[in-house]
Amino acid sequence: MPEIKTLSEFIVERQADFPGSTGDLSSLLTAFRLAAKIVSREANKAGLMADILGAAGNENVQGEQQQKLDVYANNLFIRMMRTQGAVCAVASEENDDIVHFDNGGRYVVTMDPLDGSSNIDVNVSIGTIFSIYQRISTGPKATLEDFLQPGSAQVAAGYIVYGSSTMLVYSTGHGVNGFTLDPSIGTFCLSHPGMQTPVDGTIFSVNEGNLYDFSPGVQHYIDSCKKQKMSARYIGSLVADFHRNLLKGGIYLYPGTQNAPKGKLRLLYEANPLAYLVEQAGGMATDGTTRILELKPTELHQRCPLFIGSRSMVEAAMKGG
Ligand code: AHM
Ligand code: MG
Repeated sequence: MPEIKTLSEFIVERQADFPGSTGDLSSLLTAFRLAAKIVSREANKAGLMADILGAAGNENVQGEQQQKLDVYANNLFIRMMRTQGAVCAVASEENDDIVHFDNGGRYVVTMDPLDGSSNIDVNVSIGTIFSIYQRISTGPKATLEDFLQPGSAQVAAGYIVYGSSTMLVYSTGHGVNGFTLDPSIGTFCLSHPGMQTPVDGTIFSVNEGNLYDFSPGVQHYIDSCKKQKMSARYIGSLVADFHRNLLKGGIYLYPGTQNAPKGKLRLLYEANPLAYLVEQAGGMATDGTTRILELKPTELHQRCPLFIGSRSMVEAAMKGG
């Protein structure tokens, strides 16, 4: 029988990668692990909640007020982090402003608690994305400066994909490892050790409905993908599209357009964490000209164009095909 390694065993084992560490980061990852299991359970019954127990905003049969799943996930992750103590403040897609915990924690976290949320109601994969930074300000409370660090300063990043199975994939800067939730025992088990993305691939993922709004260079690149008979795959859940391409080799593009030069995706909790992971896996991420991890954020909810995936495909996209 093959050896089974659980996520908690792995986290403990890898703490040795950080000599002198306090274990705060490890216990933070443990908090994410628990939140992921709970969101996974809730995501699995999302259809039931909407169709049988009543739509979000209504009361369920127990007389409890229902929450939309993205609000639920946001509250849950925040609650877990608040209780755990290593994080002093969080920036989330769901909150306009920084959420402070006033606990002296050494880290700040950015997250998209439920990405691809338009896919919840239709039983399509969704995900959580997170990014962890060391706090750099010294006052009583975390400040915007703590969150506007370049992505290269991340100490860890990861995502959870709630798909045909639930997976947690993360990196602390020592490679990327993936864990699959075994629902029969409620445990994440190491299923994808040392993930590396192929240098080249045959999948391109883009919302082609926007094609004529893209720059001539991007249009030319997409055309060249078709001429090479690559496969078009686009779920509309960034985490799921990214995860597939990471494993199989491919590129995900969300370019800017004339009307939205910075595209749609958010730098702090979508582009940066995935850029960190893809680089750890040997891939590449740019905004078209600059490495994502070198962009200096200026706002919490800043958008940026994103070209991410297999190195040679991202390089070709930057050259316009
Ligand atoms: P969200 O954070 O509001 O869910 O939006 C992000 C999502 C990504 O998951 C996905 O790749 C993209 O938006 C899809 O956008 P579009 O429908 O414009 O193709
Ligand atoms: Mg999102």
